[in-house]
Amino acid sequence: MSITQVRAACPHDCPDTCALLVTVEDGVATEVRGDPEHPTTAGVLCTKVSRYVERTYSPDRVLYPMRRVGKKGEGRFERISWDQALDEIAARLKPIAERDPEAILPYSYCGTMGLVQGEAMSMRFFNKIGASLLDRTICATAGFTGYKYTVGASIGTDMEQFQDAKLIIIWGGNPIASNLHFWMRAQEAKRRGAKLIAIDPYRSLTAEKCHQHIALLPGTDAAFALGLMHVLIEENLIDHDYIARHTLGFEELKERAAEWTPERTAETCGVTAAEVVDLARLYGNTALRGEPVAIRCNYGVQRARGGGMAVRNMSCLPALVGAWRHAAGGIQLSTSGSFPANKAKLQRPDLLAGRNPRTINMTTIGDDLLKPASAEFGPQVEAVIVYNANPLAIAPDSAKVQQGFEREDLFTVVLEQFQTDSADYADILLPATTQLEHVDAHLAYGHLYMMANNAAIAPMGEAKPNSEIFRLLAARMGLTDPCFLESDDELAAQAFDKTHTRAIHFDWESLKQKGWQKLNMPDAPFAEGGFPTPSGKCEFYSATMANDGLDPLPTYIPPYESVASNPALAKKYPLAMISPPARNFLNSTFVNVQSLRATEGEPHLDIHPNDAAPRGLKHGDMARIFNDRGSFVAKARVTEKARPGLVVGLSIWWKKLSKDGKNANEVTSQRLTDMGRAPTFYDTLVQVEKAALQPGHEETTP
Ligand SMILES: Nc1nc2c(c(=O)[nH]1)N[C@H]1C(S)=C(S)[C@@H](COP(=O)(O)OP(=O)(O)OC[C@H]3O[C@@H](n4cnc5c(=O)[nH]c(N)nc54)[C@H](O)[C@@H]3O)O[C@H]1N2
Ligand SMILES: Nc1nc2c(c(=O)[nH]1)N[C@H]1C(S)=C(S)[C@@H](COP(=O)(O)OP(=O)(O)OC[C@H]3O[C@@H](n4cnc5c(=O)[nH]c(N)nc54)[C@H](O)[C@@H]3O)O[C@H]1N2
Ligand code: SF4
Ligand SMILES: [Mo]
Repeated sequence: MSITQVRAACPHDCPDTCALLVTVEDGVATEVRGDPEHPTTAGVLCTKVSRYVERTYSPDRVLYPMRRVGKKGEGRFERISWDQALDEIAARLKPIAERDPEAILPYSYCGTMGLVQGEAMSMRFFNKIGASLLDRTICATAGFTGYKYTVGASIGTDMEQFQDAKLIIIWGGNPIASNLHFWMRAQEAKRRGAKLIAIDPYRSLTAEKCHQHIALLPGTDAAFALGLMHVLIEENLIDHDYIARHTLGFEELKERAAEWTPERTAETCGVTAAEVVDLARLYGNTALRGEPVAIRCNYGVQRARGGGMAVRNMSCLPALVGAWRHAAGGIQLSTSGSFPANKAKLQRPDLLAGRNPRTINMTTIGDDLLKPASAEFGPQVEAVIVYNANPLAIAPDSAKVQQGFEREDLFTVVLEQFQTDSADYADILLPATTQLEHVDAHLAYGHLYMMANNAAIAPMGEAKPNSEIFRLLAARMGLTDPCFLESDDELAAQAFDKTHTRAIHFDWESLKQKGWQKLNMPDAPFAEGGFPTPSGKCEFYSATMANDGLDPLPTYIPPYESVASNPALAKKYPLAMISPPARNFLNSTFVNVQSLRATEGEPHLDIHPNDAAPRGLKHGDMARIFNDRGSFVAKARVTEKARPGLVVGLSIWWKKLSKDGKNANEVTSQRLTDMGRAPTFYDTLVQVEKAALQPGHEETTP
């Protein structure tokens, strides 16, 4: 018997990008575990990826190309050969590409974060034919944009430093579920005497384990940050030297922050003035004592209308108190901007050859698939190629998304490992390999290691890597550019710019052998300023924002849908709903893994006793959650974890694995954030009632 250990990387959309060791016995993967030598993974995987072998060998894998035989959405397919599948796709796409390539649309996100199986061969293909471009906004572009205006790039505190912080503010994140290895560092900091504070409308698993939990109203973080600035400046808890040398616009900021008294902040955020004042004092005084204070800013803060501004305001705080002086101080939103990824080499925008196709925002796919041709919009979308994404489950305003994909005249190809909600709408469904079956190179957005993924096993059934599927499609479409002949290894070797000082010590061969390699980065990236902004400073005042039509100073932009900002709507729909990630799923990935779904149980809705009682809703009752956009059902959990006025439906369930064939995105809207054109998943008012269908009456399921 031959037993080998293969070095791999977790491909999922998670900041931790763990280093994996895959045990392979006679060509069969038997175990996936965390690499104990990789400093951030430290031998630990989350419960989801510990089940990667179960997922890979699942009897539910899509293993052969399939053609739809039932109605769209029904999920009935017949097996066909690769030749038939490729011929059929080429026969449908070619005439469109010749007539109007913008009528073809890719739809993809981070099902895999791999640089090779993500947007490499795929983008070469779409660029060469001149397809519509996709604005990949579904997750992070609001915060990314706000952070960029202020700090300059997605560069922040190294997660390996957090254990030395004396105060850690976990702001809009639930790392026990979604950033486990950061949480391990935060725990270590706690053991060394640090104080942990969670800012989150919901008492998440993480908030429960922090020293203090500040439960503000969703979408009000920008105001909370302004309140903190007010107290810091008013009480002179700021680092004048750092401000003078490394920031821009302090005097203007001072004026603006003066408007945000603790009382006004408290009223806007639904917290007490003492919560604002005490946190500002703790943050400022700890920093003034010369001790590191760090903020872990996660994505929960940026899924409301003012999400970009929220991140902008938060990222002013470290510069005000000089927190960047310490390696363990500062703020981390994402580390992805540290990596010299060579996206142009992989994606080859030059293949557009002067064409400038229109861009479609993935967040508004619900509306865009339903739009007829027009002068502003361009041609109607006639074909969609979905890969690394599950739009039917994850995109907002789901009823519209479904209507779009139901269009009889739309040609849909889905590349998938499993028959997801989206796969059910495919005309042609193509089997994709999993991370154990293909090669890839990865950056991370929560740490600073370049990562390699070696293939551990041969592809299952007739599955192929995305890269290979696009190579074959290119050939079938008659695209002969030599770039379509490059192998995955050749692509991976180009993934990082080896001439960049941060990656100069790296080559793909050694990365493959070792599995990971840290970037050359200073421990404290902005200790001496050097912000990658236009001024080289942390920009409290941003001329770029003014140019972009935004307030150049930190401000508060209220949610579209909240009791305070939209009282008329709140009369009908008085409860704010958020739908953050469930611990045992990764977005909608893993929902079909039996053991993980069993742990989550079924879709739940957490609701405060004060909100449940007047609705006659008891713990365990089925609740119907609705607004003008749609409805879904979930089992009520009556709990004080949800603050009054807030309901929480942990997500993202596969619709077809839920009782009513629906999920939380039935009620979310397609409206976009203040900046970054991003979704507003957590900016949603709903009403809740006891559902007609109650547990034990499954026969009433539609
Ligand atoms: N287990 C697991 N891990 C994941 C994922 C998953 O689905 N499951 N998804 C991955 C992906 S793609 C991403 S983007 C990240 C997301 O993970 P995080 O960055 O942690 O962000 P969210 O999970 O969206 O929200 C985290 C917390 O923000 C809170 N929150 C909601 N609205 C607000 C608000 O307005 N203000 C504040 N302060 N808090 C708010 C929520 O209650 C939640 O507890 O996690 C990644 N990791
Ligand atoms: N209500 C609500 N909606 C949300 C969110 C929320 O918090 N609440 N979060 C949003 C966020 S942050 C994000 S990032 C998006 C995520 O949205 P998506 O990126 O669509 O994420 P997943 O639902 O995990 O779907 C990824 C799919 O890619 C497939 N896949 C994985 N690897 C490969 C591969 O190598 N090849 C191919 N062809 N397929 C592969 C997986 O099987 C899976 O079905 O969802 C967003 N939607
Ligand atoms: S999902 Fe995140 S925590 Fe889990 S193995 Fe992957 S990178 Fe690590
Ligand atoms: Mo995300």
